[in-house]
This record gives sequence, structure tokens and C-alpha cells, in this order.
Amino acid sequence: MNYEFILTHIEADKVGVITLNRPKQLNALSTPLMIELGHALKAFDEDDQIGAIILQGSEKAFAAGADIQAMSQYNFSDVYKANFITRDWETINTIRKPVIAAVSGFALGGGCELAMMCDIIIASENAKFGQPEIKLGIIPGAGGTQRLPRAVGKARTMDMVLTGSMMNAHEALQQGLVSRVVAQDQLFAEALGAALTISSFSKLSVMAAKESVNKAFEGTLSEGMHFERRLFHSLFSTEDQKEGMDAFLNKRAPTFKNQ
Ligand code: DAK
Repeated sequence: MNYEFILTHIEADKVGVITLNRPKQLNALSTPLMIELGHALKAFDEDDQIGAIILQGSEKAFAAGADIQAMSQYNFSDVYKANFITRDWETINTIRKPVIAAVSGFALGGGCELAMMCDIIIASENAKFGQPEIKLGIIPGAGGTQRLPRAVGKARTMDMVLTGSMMNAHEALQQGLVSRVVAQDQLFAEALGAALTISSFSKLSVMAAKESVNKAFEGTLSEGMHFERRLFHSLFSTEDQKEGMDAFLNKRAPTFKNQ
């Protein structure tokens, strides 16, 4: 597939990088862009070389939300009948390798929701997160009212969702929405460092770890614990577990085979 609204490349033969590329529209997430994004994510997920994926925007905007120009034309029957953009937004949730959002500038509406669908968010100091849909006469539609409270709690979410106010990078770090804040010119290097670290581990344990943490957001604690225990036990059937522990005991670097 030829991409028009995103760019892709591979770093160090191990890290897939996707750059949202509609700079004039602040990376507004149109349907064609989301289809391309889904395609690129799947391609990197299926590529055995790739250990982790970075998703980034421009310096000014990670993404300023779904495309308001396109949405302004729709009425209820259009969006309900077509299950508006749902399928194009779900692909990222099916990706089994870690996806790191490197967020600079605006991450608003669907842009904030897209970042929250990633596994790790690393922000630059100028990053701004928000769910301003209320100003458009709608509400968040891709998880803003569900994932944001799980990250920052009800009080802060209600404030942002009901007033449309934004959260800056340092508050996002303090509140646990992002895991690291770095200077803008260090953002990609920081995300790449994290992605290369992840890529150095066994893909089996990396995928199991991602799956298990995500389970914490579904169901009860005891169900989550049970799930984690089963995955933990299953990793003892892998060569990589033997290799990782043998390497530690023999004070050498492990060579994982993803077996
Ligand atoms: N859509 C389309 N165009 C956008 C845009 C957007 N979301 N955001 C910005 N642009 C365009 C502007 O119209 C402008 O275009 P021109 O006038 O140059 O042609 C250009 O980008 C530059 O923007 P500004 O001139 O406004 O730049 P400023 O620096 O003054 O302001 C801003 C930056 C980010 C504060 C401002 O652009 C802004 O407030 N943008 C809109 C933010 C917003 O409301 N976002 C939420 C959209 S609703 C769903 C999935 C997702 C969603 C819903 C359902 N399902 C799976 C069901 C998501 C919904 C949304 O995201």
C-alpha cells in the first residue's frame, strides 16, 4: 500500500516508526489516514524483525483530533448506520507488539485517545493533552471518557471533558498519563531508546507482558491475577526463559531466539 498521510521507516532493523503526516491540518485523523495507520501497524506487527513500534506526529501536533471538516457533514443516521470510523480506530488495539507514542504539541480529542491506545506515552515539554469535543457539541468517541479516568482519575477527567481544558506535559507526567517528559529535541531519541530496549528482549515475554498489563483494565483483580499467573507459568516452556536465566547466572548477555 502506498501511503499518502503517513510516513514509515525502520530504525536499526528493529523498530518500526510511523509518522502522521498531515502537518497543515495538524495531523487531523481522517478516515484515509486511519486506514493507512492501521495497515502500517499491522505490517510492522507481522514483521518478525520488528520488536517495537513508535508512533509520532510533528513538533506542533501529535494529532489535533478526528477530522472536523469531514465530521461536520454527517448526521445521526450517517454515523449510526456506518458505525462511523469505528473499524478504522480499532486496529491499534489488536497490535501485539508494544506501541510507543512520542507526543509533541497537541494531542487533542481523537489524538489524545490515539495516544492513550498506545502502550507507553513519552511526551516532549510542549505536549498538550485534551478532550475538547464538548466545544463541538459532541463528546469523546474513541475512549476519552473511559481511558482518561483510568489514567488520571475522575476529577481531572471530568474537568477536561466538561470544560475542554488541556493538560500540559508536566501535569500529565505527575498524573500518570505519560511515563516520561523530555526536551523536544530529545523526544525521538528517548522513544527510540525505549523501543530498542524492548526489542532486545524475548518477543514472547514482551507480548505476554503487554497482554497481561492490558488485562488489568478489564474485569476483576482476581481474574487479572489468574491471567497473569497462567502467562507467567507458560513462559517456562520457552527456550528464551532458559536462555535469560542461564545468561544471568553465567554473567553474560542473553541471546533470545523468540522461541
Ligand atoms: N480537524 C480538521 N482540521 C483541523 C483540526 C481537526 N481536528 N485541527 C486543526 N485543524 C486545521 C485548522 O482548521 C487549520 O486549518 P486551515 O484554517 O489552516 O485550513 C489548521 O489545522 C491549523 O489549525 P489552527 O489554525 O486552528 O491552529 P492553532 O495553532 O490556532 O490552534 C488547535 C491549534 C489544535 C488548538 C486548534 O486547531 C483546534 O482547536 N483544533 C481542533 C481540536 C479539536 O476540537 N479536536 C477534537 C476533534 S473531535 C471515534 C473516533 C474518534 C473521534 C470520535 C469518534 N470513533 C471511533 C467512533 C474523535 C473526535 C475528535 O477528535
